[in-house]
Amino acid sequence: MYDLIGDIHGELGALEALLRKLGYRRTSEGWSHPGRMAIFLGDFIDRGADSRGVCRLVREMTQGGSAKAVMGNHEFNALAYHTPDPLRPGAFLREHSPKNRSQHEATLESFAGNDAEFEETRDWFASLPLWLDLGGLRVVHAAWHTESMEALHDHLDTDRKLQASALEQMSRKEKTASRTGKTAYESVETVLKGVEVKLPDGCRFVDKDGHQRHEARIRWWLREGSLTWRELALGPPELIAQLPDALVNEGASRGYPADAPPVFIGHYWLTGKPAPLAPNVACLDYSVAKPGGQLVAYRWEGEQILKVSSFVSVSR
Ligand SMILES: [Mn+2]
Repeated sequence: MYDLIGDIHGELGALEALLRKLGYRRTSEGWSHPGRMAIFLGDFIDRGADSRGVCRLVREMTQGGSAKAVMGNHEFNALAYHTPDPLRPGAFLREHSPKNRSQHEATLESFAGNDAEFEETRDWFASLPLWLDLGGLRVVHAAWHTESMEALHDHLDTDRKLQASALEQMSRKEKTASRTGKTAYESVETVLKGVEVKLPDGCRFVDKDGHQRHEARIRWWLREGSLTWRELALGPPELIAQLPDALVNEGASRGYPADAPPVFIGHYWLTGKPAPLAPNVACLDYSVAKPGGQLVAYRWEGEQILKVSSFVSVSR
């Protein structure tokens, strides 16, 4: 059976402590457990002090067969940040802007002087599937969103890792001649960063960077019905307060079916005591890289209804 492990963000000490607590031991071939396998939910790098150490540990476990892993938005961004843009000489698929650079700074510092290892590590990022469907269990970094997954189909290998040309197509935000290119961008954004839906006509809010926004990120696992925008939207209270206190229009969110296999996600910077978001949906990202944050795992024994008592956590 599987132990699912949330976003690590360079916090190697917390990762080792969590693995020990789950009964894993370090051997000459890396960390392993006599009877269990780990599944990592992505976001191994950035923010914490030892992205390189975390990547080594997780990569060793996946390559040694004691773990599986999916790609997080930070691994996707790192690939694009380091891939030259064939259409713009000297530029990269992800802009080297001050904002993007500062988001990635901790990783650049962690791998400084180890360029060959960083390159191998990025090759490993590129080999990670965007999601796992293991029959009784599903794993994705931010959103299990069927339409986006279908749209990505042509850009992924059979094992759901990116095809060679996919990164470039997925990185082009601007409307291109190629309709599939745009769909690939939006779809990968949804799966790795979450579902955004259009607010009712005339409704907008101002985000933390001062930009006017007409779309809100939502709790995609909930289904609209008797929910208001303030209940369905995700974000800090000051943003939520700007949204209409009105019922959500139909079609905004299909929710996650109650009879579907349990799905595990990371990504959402939760705080407080770990608990499922729905009977068959659990987020394991509890902000380990922030003061007071925790690294969180879920010990799964095959159950359809997830249990509060199966969460395991360590403080940073
Ligand atoms: Mn993330």
